[in-house]
Amino acid sequence: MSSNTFGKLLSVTTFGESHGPAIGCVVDGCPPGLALAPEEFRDDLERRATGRSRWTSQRREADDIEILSGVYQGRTTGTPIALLIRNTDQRSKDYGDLQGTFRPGHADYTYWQKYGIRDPRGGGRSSARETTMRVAAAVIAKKWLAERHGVRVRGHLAQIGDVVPRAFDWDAVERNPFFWPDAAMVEELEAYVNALRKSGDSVGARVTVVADGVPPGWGEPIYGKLDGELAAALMSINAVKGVEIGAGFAAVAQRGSEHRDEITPQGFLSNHAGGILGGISTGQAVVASIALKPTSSILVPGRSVNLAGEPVEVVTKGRHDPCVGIRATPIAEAMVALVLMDQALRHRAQCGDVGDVAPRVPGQAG
Ligand code: EPS
Repeated sequence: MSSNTFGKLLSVTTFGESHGPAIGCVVDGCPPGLALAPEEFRDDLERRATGRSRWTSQRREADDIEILSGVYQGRTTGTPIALLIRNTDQRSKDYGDLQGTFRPGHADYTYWQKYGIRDPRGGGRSSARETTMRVAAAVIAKKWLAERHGVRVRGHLAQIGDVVPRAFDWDAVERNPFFWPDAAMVEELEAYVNALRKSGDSVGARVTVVADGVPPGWGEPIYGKLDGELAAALMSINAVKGVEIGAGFAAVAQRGSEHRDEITPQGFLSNHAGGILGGISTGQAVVASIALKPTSSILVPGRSVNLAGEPVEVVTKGRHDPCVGIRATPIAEAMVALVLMDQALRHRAQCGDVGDVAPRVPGQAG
């Protein structure tokens, strides 16, 4: 299976299956000298992990990271950084019934059609378990971006089913397991997800990521546009069916006089562009949103076929997320951070001598 690597100057390769012995990644191209310790991975891995709240899958993985290479005396050496996490809580018997059929709405069907063989245990390589290593790799990117450029990448859940926040406060986001920006609605969300879980069904979600502090100039037209690479990276996350940059699809109904972000000496007056023009960062906050489909592994019976092509009814048991979007925020942040660091290194390589070009107007915060 190819295409397990992305990024040009900062490249990330992930490997492993949900019920295999381990998952891992190799991060290549990180500049030398960045302080890096295993403890620094803990927070983001916990934010993404299953089994940390009642509202996600109850699989319980320690997600202890081992740094196998690329770090000497607590600093990156410029050589490939290999990271490994051992799987410890696989329950493969839950997948016995799925050996011979395909969950409707799941990659079971397409993996089978493509490869003629698949590892059905926990979804194998198509499992959201793989996203653990994206989050791990992005711990490095987030740290480098913050130290070197003052960039902060953070995200929040922006919609679950038809429920949207009524207020917005970044401080609320990290204080609830939904990454929800409206603290007053958390009980409502709990009841919503509880009812959903009891019904055996699932629901979709929207996650928004904002990167503040990105300087103007990152992104390579024509085929390496910052928004193009963000879209590809975000779309590669399990269950993502849509990506928007800035106003996204709302731009369809806007007039040019409304959509354009007027520029004054004091700064941009709006940020419909999501911080990117012509594939290059403007210096405004980079804003991207993703639409995640409802989890396909549900208890509601659905029609499918078996390997002989005969009709069967599928009910997926096991420890599944009623809404994968609930813990997708750190994953989306990770992909944005990895793309930004790659683009920052590429900008430095080609345009490092250009320096600051006047006028540089202040960006509009996200
Ligand atoms: C997943 C199914 C569940 C989740 C898993 C993603 O796995 P299992 O069936 O083995 O319990 O727990 O998520 C993780 C283990 C993780 O770390 O994200 C799926 O089908 O994608």
